[in-house]
Amino acid sequence: MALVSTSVEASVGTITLDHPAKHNALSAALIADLLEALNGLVGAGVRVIVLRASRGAKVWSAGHDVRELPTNGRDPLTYDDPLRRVVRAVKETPAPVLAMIEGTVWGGACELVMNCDLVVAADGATFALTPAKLGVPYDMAGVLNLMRSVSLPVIKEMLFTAEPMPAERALRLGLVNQVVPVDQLEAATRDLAQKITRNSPLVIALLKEELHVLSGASYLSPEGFERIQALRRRILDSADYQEGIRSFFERRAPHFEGR
Ligand code: LCV
Repeated sequence: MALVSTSVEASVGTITLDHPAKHNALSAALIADLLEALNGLVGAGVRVIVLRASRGAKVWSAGHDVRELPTNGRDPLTYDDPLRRVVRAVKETPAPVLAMIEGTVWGGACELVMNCDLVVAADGATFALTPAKLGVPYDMAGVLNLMRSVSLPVIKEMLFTAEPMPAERALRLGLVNQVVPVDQLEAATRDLAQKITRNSPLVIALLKEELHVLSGASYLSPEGFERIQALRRRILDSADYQEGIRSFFERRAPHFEGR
């Protein structure tokens, strides 16, 4: 059964996350369906892609599937992992990807939304970055993706507190483009999409790629890369990492001891 559905109307393709039983958790299976849907819409020549959850969803996406977080010391966020692949695909898709948000967005799903090209949110939506709550040593590609979305103090607050940020505050901080009442969400997203489809798709694809390449023009020394990977490795081997995941399944607050 496909975990996403797609539709096309007037040069706008829509991908709907459709696994409510698991709150659209970004499992490998859901991401595989999402990547297939993205490729299909690009092949169909759509000029804008809307990424949404089903109407009325309380949770847009619960983020990385915690059941797929390895507890054997393997790194869950390497280059070829599903979350890394889908965030790259959204950034590299020539057509602008509009995230239409209703409900709560968690963890890796927040990174996915923050790397869409535009975000239209319903006024009850929230955005939470959760690595510190789960004990997960987020990877550099992910942190860089987050850094580009808002200012450092804001991303530090979101990462260090893991608290859900309300849509209105996200709007003031530049994390989302529009916040509207939930009953106007589809119309506002459609209106924004149509304004884009009226302009040159070739120039928009070029502008999207120029902004992607230029925003990524930052230097990291090999020694700096290795040092951070060593820090992440220690956390993957730590008791805290196991505790974060165990606390999720035991439905209790984690008790981190810093080891
Ligand atoms: C697998 C899930 C999930 C889930 N995975 O409903 O950014 S990082 O580094 O942290 C990265 C590793 C990441 O993205 O980690 C995941 C971050 N996500 C979160 O912290 C959100 C985890 N989920 C929740 O806190 C709750 O599920 C919310 C508040 C979203 C909804 O709560 P509610 O009481 O409405 P349940 O918790 O009962 O969830 C319903 C079903 O969805 C599963 C959950 O295990 C349950 O499955 P069962 O019915 O089989 O028990 N589920 C929810 N989130 N991320 N599975």
